[in-house]
Amino acid sequence: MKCLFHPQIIVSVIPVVHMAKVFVYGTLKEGQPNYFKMMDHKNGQAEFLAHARTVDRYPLVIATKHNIPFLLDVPGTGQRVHGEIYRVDQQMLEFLDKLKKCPRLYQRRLIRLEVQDGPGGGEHTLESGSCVEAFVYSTDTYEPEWLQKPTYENYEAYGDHGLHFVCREDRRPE
Ligand code: PCA
Repeated sequence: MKCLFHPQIIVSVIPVVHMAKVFVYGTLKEGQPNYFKMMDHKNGQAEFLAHARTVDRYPLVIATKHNIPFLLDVPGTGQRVHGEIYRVDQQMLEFLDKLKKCPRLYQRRLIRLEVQDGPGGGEHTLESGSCVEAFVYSTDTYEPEWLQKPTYENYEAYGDHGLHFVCREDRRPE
């Protein structure tokens, strides 16, 4: 029998899609005000992989007049921060960079995470208890006073702290 599909031709027609892992700890988590933007296919693809917490402690603070959550790039202080790991495509990564005003407001860095639980069964399942690296939007361009602010281990936009997040759409012009 003749082989119609030459292996080299098959390889050359499959587009290479770069996927990346992103750890979200703030308004992008499920149930938080920016989650829908990450779930909107117009912006790219995002697949939930697992809940996780940072291996190191970090200060997660709420700052600015819009009560924006920031993970300060100061490992070793604050708390082990809880969040969610998503597998995203290049288009979504570029969208998130723009949304997070990276690199001016946040910078995208790799962070070490301890996997807690995931839906399991999927092709990209992460094992509970394992340690993985993912991108995170943290910042090293913060005001010195932010280091004195209360820190949180599990961000809630409308939580008991009373520092309710102001969505971009509701912000008044300066
Ligand atoms: N959104 C990003 C960084 C902080 C924020 O509000 C996140 O959820 O991880």
